[in-house]
Amino acid sequence: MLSIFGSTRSVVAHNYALLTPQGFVSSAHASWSDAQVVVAISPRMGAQFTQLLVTLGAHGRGSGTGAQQAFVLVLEGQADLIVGEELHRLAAGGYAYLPPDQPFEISGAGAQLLLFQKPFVPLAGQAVPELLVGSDHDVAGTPFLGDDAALLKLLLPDVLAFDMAVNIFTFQPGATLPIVETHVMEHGLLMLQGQGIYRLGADWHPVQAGDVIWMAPFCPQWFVATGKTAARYVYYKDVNR
Ligand code: UGY
Ligand code: MN
Repeated sequence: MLSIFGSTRSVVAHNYALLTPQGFVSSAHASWSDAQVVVAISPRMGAQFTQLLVTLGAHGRGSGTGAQQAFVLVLEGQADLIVGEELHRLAAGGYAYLPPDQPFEISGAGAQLLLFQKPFVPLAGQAVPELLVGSDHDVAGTPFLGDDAALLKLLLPDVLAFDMAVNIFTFQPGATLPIVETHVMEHGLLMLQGQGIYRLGADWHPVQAGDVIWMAPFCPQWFVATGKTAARYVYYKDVNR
């Protein structure tokens, strides 16, 4: 929708950013062809990772992200991921963890993808994680800190070898994060469904499906789901280093 008065919910602050789809601008990207690529979060903002939203055209494809490891989640449509000789067909909710230096190709007319990319930080005594393919639908949610109105799914194994986590949180209407979290890890987040209020730093923001949030390390954060349907978001977190 046209913004005739120049208003927006988007905010870019020193320790967080809220980015709303109305303000997304796609950019040309060397790794993607026939695709709309929105670099929603990047080191240029102060983050230590990159979050991309990609919509593939009829002949759209993307290829390996070089030395960075990547996590890709299919938001809509269907995508074909080729790694070596293997073809992995990912439906909506399907995801893959792509290790650093792992060449890959991904295609799928009309598919919408979310990617997190980050330089891998090795850890002595731990092997570099291998390719992992899964589906959100096969991961059980567990009550967050005992609250069964706030279910958390861990899409990647919770082991030291990984230096990133990607989780999906589902909040029933009225459910909240139990505390105002302030932690060393940073987050990149995409609202998948529903709506709520996100506290970021000292500010409270209405948020809804499609919004992207970056939370810098130590950014105070809290969420309450509002409205009559559950709110769901997927988020990245640096861990274990
Ligand atoms: O994993 C987390 O830090 C999560 N509880 N944070 C968040 O949802 N903002
Ligand atoms: Mn957090």
